[in-house]
Amino acid sequence: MRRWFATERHRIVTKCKKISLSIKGGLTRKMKKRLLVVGILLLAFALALPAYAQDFTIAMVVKGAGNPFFEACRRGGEEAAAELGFNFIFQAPATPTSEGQIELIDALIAQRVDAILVSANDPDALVPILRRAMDRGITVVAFDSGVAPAGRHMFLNQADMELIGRMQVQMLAEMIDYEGEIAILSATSTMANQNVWISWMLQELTKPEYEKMDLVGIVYGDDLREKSYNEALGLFRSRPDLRGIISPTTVGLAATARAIEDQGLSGKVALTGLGLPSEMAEYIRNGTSEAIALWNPIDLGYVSSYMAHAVLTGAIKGEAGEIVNVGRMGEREIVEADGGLEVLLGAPFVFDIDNIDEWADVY
Ligand code: RAM
Repeated sequence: MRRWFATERHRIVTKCKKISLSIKGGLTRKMKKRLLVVGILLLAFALALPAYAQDFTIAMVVKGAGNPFFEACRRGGEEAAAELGFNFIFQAPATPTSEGQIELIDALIAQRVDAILVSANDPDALVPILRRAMDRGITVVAFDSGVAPAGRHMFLNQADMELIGRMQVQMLAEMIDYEGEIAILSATSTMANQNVWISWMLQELTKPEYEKMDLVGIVYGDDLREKSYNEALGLFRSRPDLRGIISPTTVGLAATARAIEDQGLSGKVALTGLGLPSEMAEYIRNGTSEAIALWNPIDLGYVSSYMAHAVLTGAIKGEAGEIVNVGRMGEREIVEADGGLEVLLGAPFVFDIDNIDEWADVY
């Protein structure tokens, strides 16, 4: 019912816009007057609907609690909710596991939310529960860390995966003059986003310019601060000649920076990866990490909310080739990718000593 009202409202407002356009065109005075009256009536009817139309509930389910990256995504979702007038729910399992997410999604289905935005801890484990959600008419938009296409309608891709993977190797290589032992400190071994980026890092490392760089290990801090910190200490212990670490997770990167500093290894072990400027500012200022990369997580939450809302109102069907309006971010096209549909947020930014002050207070 609510969806019907929303679709109707959207249809009527579009009709009103068309009428106002034709009024501007070449019509007789009488016709113009008539059209104006019809337009005003339609608009009044449409405006009487928002109590129903704006009653959508969109829930965001993120990887784990206490991760500032997802707090920023939440701010983006709340911003979209304030602009579009839907109810916004934010949920995170206590630790980044798919079991925790399945429980939360199960409860959201029972609660009959209209849409679920999800950053998955495992691309396959969530498919059955998300299929159940979709079978009940819930719109599913994955963002940040994808779900297999069978378990979602669309995916909001933060930035070109290949570019993200390759650029992190390039950044570290410059820091260590293309020579020495390196390691990767990731999140969990099942997270789709980190795994895709790592596969591109491995591809990049096969190029001849990296032949003197030796990847000696990939360890997993599970997107938990203490576990990531301890994994970093483990690397220092087992690899005394280690020259650099890439951590493609904001949690892992900040924890590794702290470990490097605590062990007095700044300047000996170089560090780069994907990090929040707010968490990494002090380490960039003191040289523990020369440069890091990321996209804007506020925008990620904002755009994924707009995508789901556009499906709910009927503004889009959620098909390849459609253009979706994403508020202050403009418009994006829905494209086919990896056997499903996706929208691309944009390009990643690099943060270093020249711009960190500008961004440290933003996210
Ligand atoms: C962590 C999460 C998130 C990832 C960022 C870079 O916060 O793993 O999924 O996109 O890092």
